[in-house]
Amino acid sequence: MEPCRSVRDILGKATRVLVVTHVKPDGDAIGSTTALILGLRCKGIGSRLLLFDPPPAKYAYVLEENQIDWFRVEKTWPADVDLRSFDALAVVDTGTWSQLPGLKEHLANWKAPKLVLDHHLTQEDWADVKWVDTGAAAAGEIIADLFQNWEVRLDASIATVLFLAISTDTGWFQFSNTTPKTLRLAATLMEAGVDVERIYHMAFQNERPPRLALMSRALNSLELMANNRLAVMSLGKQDFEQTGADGGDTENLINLPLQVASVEVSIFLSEQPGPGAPIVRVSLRSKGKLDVAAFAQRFKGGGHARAAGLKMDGDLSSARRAIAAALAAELAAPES
Ligand SMILES: [Mn+2]
Repeated sequence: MEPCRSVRDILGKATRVLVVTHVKPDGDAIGSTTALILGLRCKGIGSRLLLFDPPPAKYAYVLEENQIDWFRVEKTWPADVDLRSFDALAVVDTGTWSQLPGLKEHLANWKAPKLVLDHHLTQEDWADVKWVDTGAAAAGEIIADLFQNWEVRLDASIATVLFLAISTDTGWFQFSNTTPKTLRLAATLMEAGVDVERIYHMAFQNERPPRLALMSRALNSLELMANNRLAVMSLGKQDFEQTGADGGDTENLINLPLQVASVEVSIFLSEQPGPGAPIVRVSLRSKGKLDVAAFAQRFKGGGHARAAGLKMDGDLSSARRAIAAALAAELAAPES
């Protein structure tokens, strides 16, 4: 059966759905899960959102405005998550366990159907139904397809959160994942009453001063390698501590070097603030031919051909050296 129908059938029979999205939720994660929850509400189906990190303020307002309560899972699984009260799981905007820490263990003996609605290339085979459309610009586009096939009316609230999802995942319709379908959907959503200027303001003109301080430090760390084809930036724990910035303030910094004509790949490393053994998060962006998802997979990461990520143990400078050298070698390799 086609995945859309299977998803519709399973959700239609459910009474309470657990809705989950990836760590460090972005605009698509918040927008598409909120849209799904509102759509389920229209159908008289209950749900609860579960997040692994608090949503950034620039997106969290849609949760408040739509009275969406969420379970917070960080170091420990909250005691009030009783899986028996749910009869379906909907994972949105990811299909990999590494993006859903602890969930696999908690679902070990859970019999209810598990759905994945996602647009990422990297997938694992654990869901009962996978609706993966790598041609979709955002998970929000898949939710919009679901609603069209399920006769869920796009009211202004649903349209707003779907617009948040597709506009942020396309870098305000600039990235290569933007398709005619994306723009047609955006037009439909505008007609349904989206306040576009407000979403732009909340997402892009609403930062705190530490964001600029962090940006300045990131640019200070910039190094161009491989005949200026590769850009590398990194931020250490002290950069976060001294500027008062947090992990969310790094968003999109990785795209800054891509404005240089010769730069094909941008690498951004950040040492995660907080206690515990050091973990370095590595983000990769490509505007050339290099498939960064394939590269990330060699380090147990994943993503899209043009945007991927991975994690490394150990200290920042050795992680930076290792990843930059491996990518420079990849760029130097003759094209196959
Ligand atoms: Mn997405």
